[in-house]
Amino acid sequence: MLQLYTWTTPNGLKPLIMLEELGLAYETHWVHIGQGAQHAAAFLQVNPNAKIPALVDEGVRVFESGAILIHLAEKSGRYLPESGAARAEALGWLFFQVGGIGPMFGQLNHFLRASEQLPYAIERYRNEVERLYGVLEQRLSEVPYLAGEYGIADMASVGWVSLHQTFGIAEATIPNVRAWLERVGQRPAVQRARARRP
Ligand SMILES: N[C@@H](CCC(=O)N[C@@H](CS)C(=O)NCC(=O)O)C(=O)O
Repeated sequence: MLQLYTWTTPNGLKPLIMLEELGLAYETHWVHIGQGAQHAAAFLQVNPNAKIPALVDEGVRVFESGAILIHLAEKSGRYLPESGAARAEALGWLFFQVGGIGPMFGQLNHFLRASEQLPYAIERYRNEVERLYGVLEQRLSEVPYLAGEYGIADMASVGWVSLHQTFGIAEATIPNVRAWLERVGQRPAVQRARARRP
């Protein structure tokens, strides 16, 4: 059976959504990152970078959320076009999430919560987060889902993007992002994934 190592964070949500969408049997190992469980020797065998999520599929380890989503998409033949322009677009939006949204939103979240307030850092990451919301808003004014059809880029993005209030993004500036959040959030698999708890 698939072994998923995850936690209740936006990155941890991604493979939970995909596994629930696919209806695959999987066992969940909750890695309590607040208590440092990601540094345990056994977990480092699964992800040498000491971060969740990670997956083991019949002895094959897969770490990094984007790699996990691609692995499961290729295994199932679902949620990622097989070739051509549609696949290129889907991978573009997936990597936009893992290389852009994830790190930048994560940094803003960190500096907003830090005990020492660093205005320069907050301004730098807030500007970038606002810019990224602008890119999403433009894209989602053209298509219902990031890659056109619902797929792994949406699953990767919904966790962080739903935190727009935390980041102080004015709601009126992102009507299409909000409509997309509503569309994705209504999916039963997304609701099941969000309800998963240790
Ligand atoms: N690029 C990684 C990022 C994973 C990541 O940042 N995971 C966080 C939780 S959301 C984590 O494990 N943090 C624990 C730590 O940094 O010690 C991915 O997409 O899988």
